Amino acid sequence: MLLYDAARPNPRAVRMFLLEKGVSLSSRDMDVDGGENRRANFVARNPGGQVPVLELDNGTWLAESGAILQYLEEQYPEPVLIGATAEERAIARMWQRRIERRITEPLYAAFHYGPALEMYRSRMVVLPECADAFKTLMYDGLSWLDGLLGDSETIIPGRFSAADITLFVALDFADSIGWHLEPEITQIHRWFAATAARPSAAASLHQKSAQTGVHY
Ligand SMILES: N[C@@H](CCC(=O)N[C@@H](CS)C(=O)NCC(=O)O)C(=O)O
Repeated sequence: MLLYDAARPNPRAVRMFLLEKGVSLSSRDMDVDGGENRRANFVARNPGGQVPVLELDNGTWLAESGAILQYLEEQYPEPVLIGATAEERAIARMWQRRIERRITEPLYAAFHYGPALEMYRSRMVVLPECADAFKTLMYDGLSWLDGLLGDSETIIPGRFSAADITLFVALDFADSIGWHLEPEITQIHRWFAATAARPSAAASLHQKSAQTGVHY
């Protein structure tokens, strides 16, 4: 297998997941700033034109980090990060989808239409007039989750999962570009500190982070 990686948060989710599994894969670093992932040869195999991509040994390309994590979970079942039973897997996917829909997708849209607008305007339809609205949605999603977390250190009570990784890499990235967690969402702050303390959090940072200060 070969991971098409980059200094970006979604690829970091795959790196953090692999570190939690104790698995090391070959990887190829993509020049996303230079648009390597938008060239015809890449888009022909991944029509989304984005990273991460996992190339399987039979040549199949898998995109979408949620799908990549599910595939890796089945290849490397231990430790469980999605689920060992149908019910556990369904619960993990439910939370994964909630986190994406309410928090991380609005966050990335706000980033693409806001601070990263100049890079993205030649790559996708951009809606700069909606950047603030997506940021508002992200903060609303965080308040909603804060009210549900209780004193749990994991999104699914009692077990660390892919949903924690998906949320953590997005919020760590956001914080590093100045989009800080609001002080009143104290449960999220506690959850964030617990997740940041896992060895996989620091170990999954791309080497470029040291130069740029951006956490991806
Ligand atoms: N839904 C995709 C999103 C992937 C994504 O947003 N990738 C970003 C980096 S985090 C990217 O490739 N950006 C560069 C581009 O779109 O050209 C996933 O979950 O993997």
